[in-house]
Amino acid sequence: MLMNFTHAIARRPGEDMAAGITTSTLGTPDYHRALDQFDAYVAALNDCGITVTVLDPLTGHPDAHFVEDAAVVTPDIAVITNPGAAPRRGEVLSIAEALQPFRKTVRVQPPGTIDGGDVLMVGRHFFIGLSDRTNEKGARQLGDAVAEFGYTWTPVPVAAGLHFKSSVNAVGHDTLLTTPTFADHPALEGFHRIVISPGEDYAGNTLLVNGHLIMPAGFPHTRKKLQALAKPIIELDVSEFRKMDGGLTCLSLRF
Ligand code: CIR
Repeated sequence: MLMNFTHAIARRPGEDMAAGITTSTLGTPDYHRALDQFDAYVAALNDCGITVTVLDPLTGHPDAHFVEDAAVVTPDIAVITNPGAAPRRGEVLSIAEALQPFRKTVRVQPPGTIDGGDVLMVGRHFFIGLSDRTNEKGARQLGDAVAEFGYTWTPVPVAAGLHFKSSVNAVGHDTLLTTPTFADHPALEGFHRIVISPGEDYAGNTLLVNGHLIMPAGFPHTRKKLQALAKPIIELDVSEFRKMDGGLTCLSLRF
């Protein structure tokens, strides 16, 4: 079973968003366009039946609107991360405070590092990407924390993309959308796989929310494949966040 979400936490981007970390060569984000895209994103979550708490920009933390990296929220517990990129570590306190009314929280401790973008929960199972941001010690701390509540987990080396969820996401209770890089990965065995069409890797960051698929705009071939799932599809333009290596999943914490 997949979680039905009632709440989400998101954070409005700050004017300094272009100072965040990026490997993209797509150019500098336009702040006002980003705000419009953010508002459309929150509206889409609302349309999926979610109440969204929108936090203010966090001064001095230009990546802080990518809230997903600062925590992993399960029905039982919220695990506050220790982000792999040192400049992002100051984001976690504010997210821990925002989650306090909703969940008991525990924290990943150094030298463990982990970004929420590497963590995909599918039913009672977690895939945890081992990436430049998430190390084995961080993955194990998260795995141990959720194992207490009966979840299983597997580590997956991330050889492409910033995070595991840059490439693989759940689009059904037993179905994953994956870039070709991960399509035959042994960790994904046992799940149906929809493989993204050539040249459309960014569509891997598609978000399943309460039976709706929210996907980035502009990936017609992958959209066509997803239509076979007979779920409503909402396309959103997230071009300004893509310029900072972000996308749809990282702009909110859903629970
Ligand atoms: C970073 O490099 O940390 C941010 N500029 C982008 C983080 C995107 N997070 C995500 O996809 N989970």
